[in-house]
Amino acid sequence: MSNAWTRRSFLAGAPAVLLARKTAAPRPNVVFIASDDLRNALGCYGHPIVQSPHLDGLAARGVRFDRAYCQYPLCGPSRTSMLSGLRPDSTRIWANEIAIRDTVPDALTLPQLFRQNGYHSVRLGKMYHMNVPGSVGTNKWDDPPSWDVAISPPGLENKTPGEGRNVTPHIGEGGAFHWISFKGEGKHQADDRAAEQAIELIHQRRDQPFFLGLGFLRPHVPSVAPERFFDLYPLEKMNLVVNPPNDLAHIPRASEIAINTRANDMGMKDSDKREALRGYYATISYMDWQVGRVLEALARTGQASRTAIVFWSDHGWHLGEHHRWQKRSLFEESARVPLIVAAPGRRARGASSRALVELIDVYPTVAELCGLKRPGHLEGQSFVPLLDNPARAWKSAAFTQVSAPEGIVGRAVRTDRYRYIRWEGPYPDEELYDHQTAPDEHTNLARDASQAALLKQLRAVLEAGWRAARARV
Ligand SMILES: [Ca+2]
Repeated sequence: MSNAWTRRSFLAGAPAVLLARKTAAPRPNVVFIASDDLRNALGCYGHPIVQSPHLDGLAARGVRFDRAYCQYPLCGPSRTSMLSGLRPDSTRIWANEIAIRDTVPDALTLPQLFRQNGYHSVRLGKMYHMNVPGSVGTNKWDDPPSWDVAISPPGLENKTPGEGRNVTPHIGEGGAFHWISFKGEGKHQADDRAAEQAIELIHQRRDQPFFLGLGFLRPHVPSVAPERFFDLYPLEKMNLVVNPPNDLAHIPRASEIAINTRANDMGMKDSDKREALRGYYATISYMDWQVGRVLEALARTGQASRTAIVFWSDHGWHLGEHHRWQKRSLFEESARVPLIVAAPGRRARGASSRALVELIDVYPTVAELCGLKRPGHLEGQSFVPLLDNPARAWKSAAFTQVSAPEGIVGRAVRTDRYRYIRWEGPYPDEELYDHQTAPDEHTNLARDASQAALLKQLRAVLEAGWRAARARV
C-alpha cells in the first residue's frame, strides 16, 4: 500500500466483495468513526457551549454512553487495544509508535474480522496510531491486514495559511496549543479529504456491505478550522476551570510525572487558556460538520437504516482540571470518552446509558451487531443488550492504565460510585475519589484513615480485574 495520497478505486477489494455477494445474507454496513482527543464536550452530552448538531442527531437515533472509559489515555495504546480486542497488558503496547503486529503478530483485528467475513474494509484517516501533525498522510503504524483499502490523506495542518497563534511555543507541534483560523471550507485538510472519500465510498458501493474506519484528526492539536467555526466561540465566553487552592496537594508524585509537560497549566496565562479552549471547541464543531456530511450521504443513498454507526474517541482530555491540560492522566476527564452507537434493529433510540462500558467492549459489540462470530481472544464484553435496554444492570467496574518514565505504572478502576488509582514503581501511592460526594476528584480519600475499609474493598476490585467485573447476561 502506498504511503502517498492516492485516489485509488474502491474496487480494489472486489474479489472479497463478489464472494460476499454470492454467499452472505444481507448484513449491515459499519461506519466506525473516530475523533482524536475528544472528551465529552458535545451538545448531546450537555455541554453548555459546544455546538455539535450532527453528533447530537446521531445520538437521537441511538444510545449515548455517559460512562465509557478508554483502557489507556494515549492514542497508540488505546487504539491498538480497542482494534485488537486486547487490553494494554495483552497487546504489551504502552506507548505510541508501535504497530500491533510488532507485539502481537497473529492479532485478529476488528476490521480484519469483517474483511474475513466478506466485508469491504476501508480505512480513511487515522485509525491506528499516527502522530499529529508529524505523520499525517503516512501509514507508518498502520496494520495492512486490517484493510482492503487504506488511505491516509495529507493535510496542511500547522502549515495552513490563516490567522493564528501558538499559545504554548515552548512545546513542540503535536502538543502545542497552536490555533489557525482560515477562510474557506478546508479542502487542504486531512479530515475534509477523508470525509470526501467516505462520501464517495458510500455512493459507489450501495449493494455490498462495507466496514468503513473513518478517523478524523480533530480536535487533536493543532487547532485548525475554518473561520466560521472559531466565530461560534467568542473568547469572552470561554469559561475557565476554577480549581480549589490546595488541589495539587493531594496528587501523588507519580501522577505528576505521568502527565509530563501537561501539568501546571502548561505555563498558560488566562488569556492563553481562552484561546486554547476556543481552538478546541472550534475544531470539535468542524469535526462534527464532517460527520454530518457523511451521515447525509448515508441518508441520501438510502443506507442509513442498514448501517451500524459507532462514534468514539481514543481517550478524554483535560481542559484545566487540576491545572492539567490534554491527556495521559487517570482522572475522569482523561479516562472517560464519548461513545455513541446507532444500529439497525435495536430498541433504544435517543437514549443515554449510565452503564460502565469500556472501549475494549466495542469490538465484540460491533461483531455481534453484524452477526459475526466473536473470536475467543477478546477481552471485552458485547454491550448489545444495552442498545435495547440502556438502564439494565451492567459491569461493576471499568479499567484504565498508564505508564510513565522511571518505571511508573498507574492503574485505575472506576466503579459506579468511586475511582481508585494505584501507582506502582519508584513512588508508590494511591488515590480514592467519591463521585457521589465530590465528583471533581479534588478530595483524595486514600489519605483518610477513616476510609480504610473502603480502600481495602476497592483494592480488591482492582486486583480481581476485568474478568470479575463482567456483566451477567
Ligand atoms: Ca488521541
